[in-house]
Amino acid sequence: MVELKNDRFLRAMLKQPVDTTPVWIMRQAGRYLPEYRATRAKAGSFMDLCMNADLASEVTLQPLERYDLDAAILFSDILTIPDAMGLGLYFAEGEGPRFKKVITKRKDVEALGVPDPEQELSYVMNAVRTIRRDLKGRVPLIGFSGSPWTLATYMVEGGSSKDFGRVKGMMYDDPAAMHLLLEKLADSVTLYLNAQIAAGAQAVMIFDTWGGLLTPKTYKEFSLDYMQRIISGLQREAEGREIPVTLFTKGGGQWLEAMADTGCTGLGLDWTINISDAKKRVGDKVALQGNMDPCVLYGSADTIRQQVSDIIADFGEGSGHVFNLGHGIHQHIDPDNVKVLVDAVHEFGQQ
Ligand code: 1CP
Repeated sequence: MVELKNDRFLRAMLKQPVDTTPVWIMRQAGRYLPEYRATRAKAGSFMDLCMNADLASEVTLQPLERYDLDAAILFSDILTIPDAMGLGLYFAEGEGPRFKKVITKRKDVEALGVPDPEQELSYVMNAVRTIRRDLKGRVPLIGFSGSPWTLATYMVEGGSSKDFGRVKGMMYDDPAAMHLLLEKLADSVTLYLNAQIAAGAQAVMIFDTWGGLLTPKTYKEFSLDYMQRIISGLQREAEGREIPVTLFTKGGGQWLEAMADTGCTGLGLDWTINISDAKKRVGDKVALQGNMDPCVLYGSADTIRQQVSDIIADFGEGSGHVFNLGHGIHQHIDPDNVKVLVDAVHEFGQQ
């Protein structure tokens, strides 16, 4: 097994001392990069790209060629699990993800199985192994999954949604069916993340993109409790190192204490709270990842540098900060601005 040349990200996640603040960017491999668009065109469709381990590895490494990033993230999608459950994921041009089959009633939920990650999702594990080989120990590889609640929103809505009326409707109209769906998803996610860790993922992140639409009570019951169950079932060591787990609920700023109690290693923050406030509330328990508004990248180099400097100063002394955006990078961002961001983090982050 190759030594890690840059372990700043893993060290900061564990609140160990670092020479400077590590940085990676949600959706760092993606449509804002012309080289990504070229590889995607070569692959055919987005799913063809995910299913071809060499091309998935190529796009995972593309942002590392341009920028001094401290972590790579597996190129895949959270919707691989519902696809493996038989829902038939496809991407209509310019429309985002869609499913051929949609979950509308309890019978649909009962018919769902829990996918075996080394069977139905073996293409993801092959991608993890190939990326680890191609990274040659440059930086750690982050694996990921969607949260059960976030996956359920896509499965019940049939794709992206504006008001989430169907999935929240099912939650209130037939809570037992919703719990059965979330249980099957929690089991699937646990197996899936453990398989990614066994294949070589050195950290994992749970994306709860739509947990923030719930009420405090339903957030706990329908999202957080299932994420906690997943975290309790994860393999937390591999290759002699701890596997950090990051929990990210977009819009979850008011629930940080409960999130930090799940046993995760770090919390992802969106831009709606100050990182210093988050640190006061939970910083003795967990590392913090974030939290620049992705739209700052539409600003000038001076604006980007100022915002980076402000966030790093706001976090203040000590380790336990991984710089990131508060959500994924937009597709119309100028790639040169990402270099300004990454270099500014390393400059201002020096302890
Ligand atoms: O046309 C294309 O090329 C597809 C665009 C795209 C990309 C680049 C999609 C479709 N998924 C991805 C990759 C992806 N998705 C990664 C790769 C690693 C990285 O570089 O970060 C990751 C981590 C995801 C995770 C993901 N997919 C989330 C959770 C994170 C988040 O942004 O909130 C969600 C909600 C999805 C669903 C999804 N897949 C794709 C799109 C456009 C969407 C969002 C749809 C929506 O807004 O509802």
